[in-house]
Amino acid sequence: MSGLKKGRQAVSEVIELEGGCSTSGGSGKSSCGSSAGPEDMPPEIWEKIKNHPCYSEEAHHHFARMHVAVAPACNIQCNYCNRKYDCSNESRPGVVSQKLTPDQAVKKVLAVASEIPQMTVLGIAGPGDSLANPKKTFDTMRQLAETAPDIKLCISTNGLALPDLVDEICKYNIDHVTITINMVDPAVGEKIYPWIFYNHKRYTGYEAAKILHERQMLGLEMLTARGVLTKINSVLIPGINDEHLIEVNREVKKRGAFLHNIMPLISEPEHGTVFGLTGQRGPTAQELKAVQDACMGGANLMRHCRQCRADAVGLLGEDRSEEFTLDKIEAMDIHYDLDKRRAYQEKVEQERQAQHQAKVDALSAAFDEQLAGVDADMKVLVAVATEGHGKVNQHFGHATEFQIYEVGQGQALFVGHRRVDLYCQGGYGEDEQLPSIVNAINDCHAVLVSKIGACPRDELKAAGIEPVDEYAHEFIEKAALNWFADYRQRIASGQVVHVPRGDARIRQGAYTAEAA
Ligand code: CLF
Ligand code: SF4
Repeated sequence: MSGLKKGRQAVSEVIELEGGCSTSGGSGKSSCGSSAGPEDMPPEIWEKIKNHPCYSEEAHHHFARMHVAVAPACNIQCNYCNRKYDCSNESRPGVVSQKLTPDQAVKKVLAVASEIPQMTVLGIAGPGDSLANPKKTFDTMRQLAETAPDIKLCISTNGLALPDLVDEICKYNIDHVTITINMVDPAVGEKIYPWIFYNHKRYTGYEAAKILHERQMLGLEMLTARGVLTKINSVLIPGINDEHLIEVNREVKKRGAFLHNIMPLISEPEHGTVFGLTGQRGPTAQELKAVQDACMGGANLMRHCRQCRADAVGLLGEDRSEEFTLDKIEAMDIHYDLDKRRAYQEKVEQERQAQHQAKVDALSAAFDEQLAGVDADMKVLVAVATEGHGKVNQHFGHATEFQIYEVGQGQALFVGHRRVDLYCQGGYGEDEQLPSIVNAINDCHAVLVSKIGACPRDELKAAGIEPVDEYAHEFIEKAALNWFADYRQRIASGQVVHVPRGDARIRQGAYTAEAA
């Protein structure tokens, strides 16, 4: 195995040698997951993830990624995918990408890099499978490794072709690979994959799922041995693989996966997928959280995935791809200035460190005060409106998504996000949107915003969700913990009665354009 490492150190070995990363289960203070900080892992791993918005939850507030759609073909069929649309693994279905040649892709990356200096990662994530299109994928990566050396390279794959291409992956310094693994039991797999195309032959049913499973496990082990940080994406399909994903988590952890990203199934009938047409539903917010929580202590979890489209550009949750269509790029004056990018990223990094320090300070300042009549183990969810920088800095009416934090005594843990329809439409509040917004955050006790109008304030209160604007422009963790301390005091004094909340609906395809 050592011959395979070629100077890199195997991920599992580095973690082993250096005492590993603390996984704090429910405490939320630190973990080697996407919420981890530099104190939680060896410096060489931190270096790889600190500005990767998918591998570091903190980084996603500050650094951007982009995808180039150079990989149209796929070698398997998933029941949640319709090839007329983008890949469901790594993209939001229903949005057709502009497919690019490698040369066009490289030009686009340089154009984005000169306009968005905090864009640090280039990913190839479809619209088909990156490794079912090896020539186009590696041609793009080779050119980028030469022309834009500061950009981290990342690919996403279903894993079928992976074992044959690990050498190529390492040759171009692709340090981040995502494998979509939805099962470790072919009996589960045959309900998800009707066929695969492997070694010039089409396989179906159990046999197809068995081959795919074996290739995925082998590919993961090979990447781990080579020091590539591997993330596993799993699509949660209620009734098919929900409980099974706990076993998936265990098996991928055993094989050195760095992160596990459990995503909700997208199965709107209009996307024309098999699951969409057979009425297979996606999970509710609480069903998703329950599976993620059950996996805590296993492979570390990513919870900030936005299920991006295959030509996404910008911060996660933001879509600037329209600014970089081929005709617009043609008209641009592209000037890729490495020094300028580095200087800008240094500033962004300082901002990220300030946020990290504020989080550490807020958590250590929180103390375990026992209050009569208040359950010491009480945890609640709060929704946060943020435009980034780790702060409560967005108007309720401008939010297209809310970040969700689980708050308890000395804990403010990011646990996900919820897309919503934009409330403020061109300067006035759209009251018809409120029920869908309430549905999306219905499991939260409070919503932290920089500002909120009288009408949504009243409606949220009536739905049992407390609108809070007292912590405008504070760091999120500090704001959430301060609100929680106040909430506990109010329970203790009898001012409020704590009532558990219900479930929430995961919104797909909500309005995501900027507020007018
Ligand atoms: Fe793209 Fe994927 Fe790389 Fe990120 S996305 S190839 S690891 S750079 Fe990120 Fe988007 Fe989720 Fe993917 S939020 S869908 S996990
Ligand atoms: Fe679609 Fe991606 Fe599955 Fe291929 S691997 S069928 S492109 S979701």
